[in-house]
Amino acid sequence: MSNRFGDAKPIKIQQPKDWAAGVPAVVSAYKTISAKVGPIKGTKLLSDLNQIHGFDCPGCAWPDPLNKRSTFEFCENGAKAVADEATLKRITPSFFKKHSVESLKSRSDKWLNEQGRLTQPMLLSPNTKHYQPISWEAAFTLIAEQLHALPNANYAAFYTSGRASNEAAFIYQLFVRIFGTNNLPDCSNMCHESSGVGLTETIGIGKGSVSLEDIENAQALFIFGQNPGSNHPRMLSSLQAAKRNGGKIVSINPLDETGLKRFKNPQEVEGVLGQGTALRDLHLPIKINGDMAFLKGLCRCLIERDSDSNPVLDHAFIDTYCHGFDEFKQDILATNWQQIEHASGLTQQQINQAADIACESQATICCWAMGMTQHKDAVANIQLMTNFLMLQGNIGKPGAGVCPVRGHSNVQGDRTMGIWEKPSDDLLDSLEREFHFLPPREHGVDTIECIHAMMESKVKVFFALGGNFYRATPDHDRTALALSNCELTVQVSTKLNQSHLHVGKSSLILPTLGRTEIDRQASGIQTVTVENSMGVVQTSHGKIPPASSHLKSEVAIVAELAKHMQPESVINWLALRDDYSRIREHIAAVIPGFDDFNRKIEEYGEFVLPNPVRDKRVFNTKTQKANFVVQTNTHRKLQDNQLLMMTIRSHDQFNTTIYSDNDRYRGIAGSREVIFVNKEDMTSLGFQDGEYVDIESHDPMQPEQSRRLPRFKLVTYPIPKGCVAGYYPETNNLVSLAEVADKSNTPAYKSIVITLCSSQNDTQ
Ligand SMILES: Nc1nc2c(c(=O)[nH]1)N[C@H]1C(S)=C(S)[C@@H](COP(=O)(O)OP(=O)(O)OC[C@H]3O[C@@H](n4cnc5c(=O)[nH]c(N)nc54)[C@H](O)[C@@H]3O)O[C@H]1N2
Ligand SMILES: Nc1nc2c(c(=O)[nH]1)N[C@H]1C(S)=C(S)[C@@H](COP(=O)(O)OP(=O)(O)OC[C@H]3O[C@@H](n4cnc5c(=O)[nH]c(N)nc54)[C@H](O)[C@@H]3O)O[C@H]1N2
Ligand code: SF4
Ligand SMILES: [Mo]
Repeated sequence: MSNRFGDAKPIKIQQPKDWAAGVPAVVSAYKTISAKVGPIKGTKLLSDLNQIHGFDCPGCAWPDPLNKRSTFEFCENGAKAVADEATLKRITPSFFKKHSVESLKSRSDKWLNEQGRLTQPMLLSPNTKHYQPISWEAAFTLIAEQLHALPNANYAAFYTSGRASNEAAFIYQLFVRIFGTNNLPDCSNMCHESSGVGLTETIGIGKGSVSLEDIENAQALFIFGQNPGSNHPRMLSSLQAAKRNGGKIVSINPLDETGLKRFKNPQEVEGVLGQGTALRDLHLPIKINGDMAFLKGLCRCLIERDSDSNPVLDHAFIDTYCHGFDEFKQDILATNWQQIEHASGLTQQQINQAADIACESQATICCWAMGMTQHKDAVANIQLMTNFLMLQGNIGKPGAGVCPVRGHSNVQGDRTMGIWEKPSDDLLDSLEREFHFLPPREHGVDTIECIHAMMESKVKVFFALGGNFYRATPDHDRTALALSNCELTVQVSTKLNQSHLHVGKSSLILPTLGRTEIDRQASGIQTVTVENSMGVVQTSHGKIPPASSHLKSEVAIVAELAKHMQPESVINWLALRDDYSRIREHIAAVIPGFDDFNRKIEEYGEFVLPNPVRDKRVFNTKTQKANFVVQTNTHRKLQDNQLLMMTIRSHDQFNTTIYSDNDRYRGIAGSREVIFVNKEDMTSLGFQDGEYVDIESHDPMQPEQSRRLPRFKLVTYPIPKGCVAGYYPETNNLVSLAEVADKSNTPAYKSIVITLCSSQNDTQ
């Protein structure tokens, strides 16, 4: 067996694929949904996916076409996310009677998820081995007692994962702030926090500035550190449209990801029978964390090529809208090509090729995801990318702008609703006005600070609205210790995961409705809303009966807990639960851009939020201009035998939820415990393809913290020298809690210094 849990098949390794989607994607989608949900119910569900009167895909945050939908508005991985939630399998109390928490710890993420939907509230009491059923009433009473017993509200933390609807997120943050804390860490802290921080400083808004139409009309698209073929598959259709409109695509990525090579659109005859569409015009195999150097080189090319006879820069834009250009220019011209080539792993010629594409384009977009945001200098990455666009005036005009491609389906909306440990004064003032209470002003803990606070006994109750905190965070060993230090941990979840096993002295599992399910409350069937990656708010209507009659919606769970906590509150929590349109009325009064919220969604089903950067070239920064920022390069020196590791997603997972052990596009089947290594590195380090190795990580700030993951299989792969890749979350224990991005505190999941050692347990 090829993994440590003994539940994987023998490993098969083939060449990476040359094209994505096509017939195999359709077959895989229908096979998965038929197996998990049944062919008839499954096909019906898919026909409602991403439709105006259907439900929003729980998969990712890629947008749907505005005001128009085709019959098939989903991809293979959307279908898998739906199948995973709508599965017919159930976990009942007898499951927990049979399996102790300790025995479940020896199961893989895949096995835990395969057991099906959680159906009843369960309690793990102190010093017991098994979860036991508990009534909702008793569960709320227990949480309320524990929260009331804390010395103050900052001893509790309230995590959110990005699937919570706007309505759930809004009343959750309201409840937490009335309770008295801003301790609202979220998955965004581990995801696009660096984008939010970087963009806010440069252009005055923490979100992107483009629409789907812009992507299709861009003349050049620079795609940094993103694997859309697996993680945002419908982006490939938009890239195809851009190509057909004459746009050029540059992929900046240590890996030549299959999805960016060639796309066979399964909705076209050409995509089924033909060659498909070639996507990227240029692939730059950058070294891990080499983007700052590359961007400096790229900016240098543009600045040097600019002259009166050959204008490359948009001086009118720079003069009117920007601040700090002269210092920026000076810094860029002072960079030296040797350093740039060394740090990026790219040649001056390759960077000039990218500059050619930028110079030919009148409308350029930068898209990016986790390859840019999960490094020590991630915020600098984002700012340099934005500054590169500003040089040519590519912000706030059609077909141009910044496009951070979000992960979870409503992670952007949750932030808009106020899920943030560092709320703005404007938000708190509005809450105070609308709800007549004094919101806490002191900033709360983010995800990493929350783990430290738990370790220091400064957070004693941990409540999670979704997600898999234990497994998604760095350093599993320490995170488990931190969680075990809590008096109570509570998980509001749809599926079983390891965060139900690595818990506090008492632990509650509160099962909840997913996006696919009908949400019926006193006033009738409820609608919820979400915001996609491009600032479009849309409705979602669950379609199938709940997995169990015991499930409560996230809104109901928060409202009923709030009622238990704050029985005298002036807020009628239960009225909000009974009719979500009342929550939307409050959102309209508190959150900018949501005026007339209920009417807009009733009339149109969706609407676009205002975006001052895109709409009016208004930059709400400290200087009231778009800022150029000088970045100091902090390129890290590795010792001879050390390598830099990035942790990546496979094609068959959604974050910590593992659907299978296969990664079709990269040619891996049967195991996730593999490590991708450059052929020359393999030879020079004295290893052979297929050999098993242990991976040891080194934290330069805390050398005594080195740790080892045993028995990963070496796979020779086209990856730049000095770089290796492994899968998330299997490799998370190698990530140090101390290695985080400057300013955003995002874990450096893609810059882990490691060494490979012969496996002490080398069996085939
Ligand atoms: N099916 C599916 N869809 C998903 C998810 C999922 O797990 N499964 N997760 C969702 C979530 S929450 C998110 S945040 C997104 C994540 O979407 P992605 O960011 O596409 O996911 P990752 O696998 O983390 O891929 C990061 C990419 O960055 C590259 N990379 C790594 N380091 C560097 C670097 O230093 N520089 C550059 N230029 N590139 C680098 C890697 O080779 C890889 O191609 O996807 C969302 N959608
Ligand atoms: N090494 C490494 N670590 C990473 C990353 C990486 O690239 N590398 N990426 C980071 C990123 S970008 C992110 S976003 C985080 C993700 O961190 P999280 O968001 O915490 O993790 P997920 O795996 O998305 O959470 C899955 C669980 O959410 C629950 N769930 C699913 N749907 C619902 C729902 O509708 N409601 C509720 N209440 N629960 C639901 C299910 O129980 C499921 O087991 O991980 C981060 N960790
Ligand atoms: S691209 Fe993302 S949101 Fe769209 S169907 Fe696929 S997984 Fe769902
Ligand atoms: Mo994410």
